[in-house]
Amino acid sequence: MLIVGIILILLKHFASHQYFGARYHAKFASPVAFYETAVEAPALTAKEVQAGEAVAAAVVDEETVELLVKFVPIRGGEFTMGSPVSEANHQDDETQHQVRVSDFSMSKYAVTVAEFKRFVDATGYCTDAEKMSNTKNWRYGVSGLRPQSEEDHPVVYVSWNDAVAYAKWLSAKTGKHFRLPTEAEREYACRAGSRMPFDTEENLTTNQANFNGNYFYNDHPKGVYRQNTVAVNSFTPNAFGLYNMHGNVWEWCSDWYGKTYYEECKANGTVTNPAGPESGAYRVIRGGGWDYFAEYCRSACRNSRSSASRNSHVGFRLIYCN
Ligand SMILES: [Ca+2]
Repeated sequence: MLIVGIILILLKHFASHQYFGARYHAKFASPVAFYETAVEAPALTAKEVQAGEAVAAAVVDEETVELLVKFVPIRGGEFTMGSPVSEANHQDDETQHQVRVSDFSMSKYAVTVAEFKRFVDATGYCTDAEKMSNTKNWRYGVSGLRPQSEEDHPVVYVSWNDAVAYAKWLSAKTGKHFRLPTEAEREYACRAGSRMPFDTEENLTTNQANFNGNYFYNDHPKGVYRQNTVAVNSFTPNAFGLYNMHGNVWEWCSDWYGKTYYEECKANGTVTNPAGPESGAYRVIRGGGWDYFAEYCRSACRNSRSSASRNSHVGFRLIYCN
């Protein structure tokens, strides 16, 4: 009975889905009605059981499909990385230089609490914070243990090591090579064609991103300070369809941080797929966070943390290459 029940639930869940054959779909055009009547119906025929088993086998693929639709393909190209000295809050590690990046697909969203939970539930993975018996770990948000309502917020208190472990698990599970973006891929995706400080051009408002609005950009008006993360699909996405590339949480990149790395790249002319210095002390984080000033959300702004560090304003998003 248990098996039949599981099959019924699966049938109910997927009966209207495109993965079903047309014949099957026609038979159970109303999944809810089917479910209600089937509860009292006699045992399923062998054919129906077989169909249910096919659905059960397809669930892994279904999860993969649901995951992959969150990624947008981005056509590579050449761009000017860094910021001009004339840009307000320009820093001396932002030397402009020419970079070429290959095609890649990037997640529209930062990895959520719910997604990270799936990883931990499946693997029993212990994050760096938990290894150190830190009282705050990925189950926590800005103001304590995450309530159910924050499951679609970006996961925080995850280290670079934790982010890489998640990417490896997802790759093994799906057969695709998921990884953190390089700093160059991250800036290319964040700019989405813009050469201005933000993908929103010369200013970023708190109607466009989640940051500490008390510290507005340049001489623009003050905004709000939400003092928390927001759902990963908040605000309008950039021209590439990516959400919260500015603000909400800083996002880990794969590179070691190199303060003079851009100068070295510039000396080599146009560089292709730069991946950062070969070694370092800190990993790059990009994009600014909910408790940071607008200037830190700039497309060119660089920041870094050690590979094991974690806190309430750093999360991550993944890319994959075909
Ligand atoms: Ca972000």
